[in-house]
Order: sequence, then C-alpha cells, then structure tokens
Amino acid sequence: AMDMWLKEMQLEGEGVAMSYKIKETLLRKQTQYQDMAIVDSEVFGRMLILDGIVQTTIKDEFVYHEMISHIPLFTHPNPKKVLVVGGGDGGAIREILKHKSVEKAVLCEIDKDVVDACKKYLPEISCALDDPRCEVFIGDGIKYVKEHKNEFDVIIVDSTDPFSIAEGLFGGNFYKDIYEALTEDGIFVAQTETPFFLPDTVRKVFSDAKAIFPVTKLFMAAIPTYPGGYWSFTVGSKKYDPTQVDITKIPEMDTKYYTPEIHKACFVLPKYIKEVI
Ligand code: AG3
Repeated sequence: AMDMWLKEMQLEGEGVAMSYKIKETLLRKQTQYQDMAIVDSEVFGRMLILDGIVQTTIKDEFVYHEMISHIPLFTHPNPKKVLVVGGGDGGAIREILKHKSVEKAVLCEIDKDVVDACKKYLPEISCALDDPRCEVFIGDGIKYVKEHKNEFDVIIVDSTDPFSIAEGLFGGNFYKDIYEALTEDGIFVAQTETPFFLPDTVRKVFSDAKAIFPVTKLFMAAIPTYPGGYWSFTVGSKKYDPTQVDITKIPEMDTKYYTPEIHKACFVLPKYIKEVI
C-alpha cells in the first residue's frame, strides 16, 4: 500500500515541518475563505486542516479546548453569557456548556463550511453546537464584537494564526472592542501562538492586551500538534485575576487536562517566556 504523509510547514520559510501519516482524506474543499481539509491520521485520528495548518485533532483537542474555556470560566465567579470568536469546530462551546451558570454561548464563526464539515466529520468535538444554550452566528467576529456592547461575561478568541482572515483578531484595535463588548467584570482569553518560534507575536499581543486590560496574564499548555508543542494563551480581565482564584472552591468537572492545580500551575512560566512578555 502507498504511504501518505501530510507535511505541515510549521513556520513558512523557516525550515521546520511536522509530518503525519494519513489513512484517508475525508474532505477537501476551497471555501469562501480558506483551503479546508478533514483527514484521518494514524496517530491523532481525524484532524481539521485550514490553509495547510492543523487546527484540531480528535486525539489532542481536549488540551486546547479545556484550557481556553475553563481558565476564564473558573476565574469569573458567575459567567452567564459567553462569546466564542472563531472556533467553528465547536470544541470550546462543548467545554463552556459544562458550566451550569452559562445561560447562553454564542459562536461567531466567519466560515460556515468549517461548522458544517466539523458537524459531519468531528461530532466528538462539535456535539454541543446543537445544544439549546448555544447560538451559532455565521459572520465576521470583528464586526460582531463592535456591535455588541457591555454584553458578555467571557469572550474567547479561538482563531487561526495571525495571517490572512485572522490577522485582525490579534492586536489593540480588536482588544479595545472586546473590552467594550464585555460586562464590567468581564474576562477575555485568546490563543496567542508559540513563544518559542514566534516571540515577537506573543510579545506584541501581550503588550497590546496589557495596554487595555487592568489584569493581563499569559498561560501555557502542552499541545502535541501545535508548533513547539507548548502553546500560549493571553488573558485580559477587567477585575478578576486568574492567578488569584481560590482553587479549593473549584468544583469537580469532567476534564482530561484541566484541574484546579493546573489552573495555578499554567501561569508559572519558564524564564525564556517571562523574558518574551
Ligand atoms: N484554533 C487554532 C489555534 C492555532 C493553531 N496554529 C497552529 N497550529 N499553527 C482553532 C482550532 C481549535 N478550535
């Protein structure tokens, strides 16, 4: 039989790539916004690939989706209304809806084809998109955030990398609009790339958030399919400090990565990352 390998250039033109042995290509489509594929891989199971970049896999998606959701939701004492910008696979929504306090979770995804493909091929990840507490809105996140003031307790930016359609989801202009879309004690979190390979990106995002939010923190999680294997997230908060949460009060939840101890530990940064931000 013929061996098929997917090669992901981890940093365009910088000489690093990751390869995955592929069993089958389930879908390949040029959408209105990007080149989309769903493939079944030997080691990570089915994966969503956008413009050649692995976005999420059945095997390791839990790390990213738990951390991007439970850190802000267990920092805010009573999150009721949550917005996810991007995140069309629905993984963050699945984790958000594990919180009983949440009355409504809006997913604002620009590319309807991503939502449809994930519903069909990645049901383990997208399963909560049909929950009555979830509203799926297909549209531009930048515009959506501008049009909703003082409305969300938590806003999660689950974007692709800061090029092409996602470029505007990184940086001060967008964070200002996010600040205004949050309630007076709201919290925002964004996936903010790899400090090892993209220190300048992480530094800029962090300083842009810091210029707007009274509390700004960086946390890390180990994600095998992302470049460097160790990924950053930036929290901007109006009031509650995610590092000051009383972790003895965090209730038990069905997770595979997040624990109250991890909530504390993920903010402890290696020296080279502290020097980045
Ligand atoms: N979030 C994808 C994070 C960026 C991954 N970047 C990379 N591998 N270079 C969207 C998928 C999870 N919902």
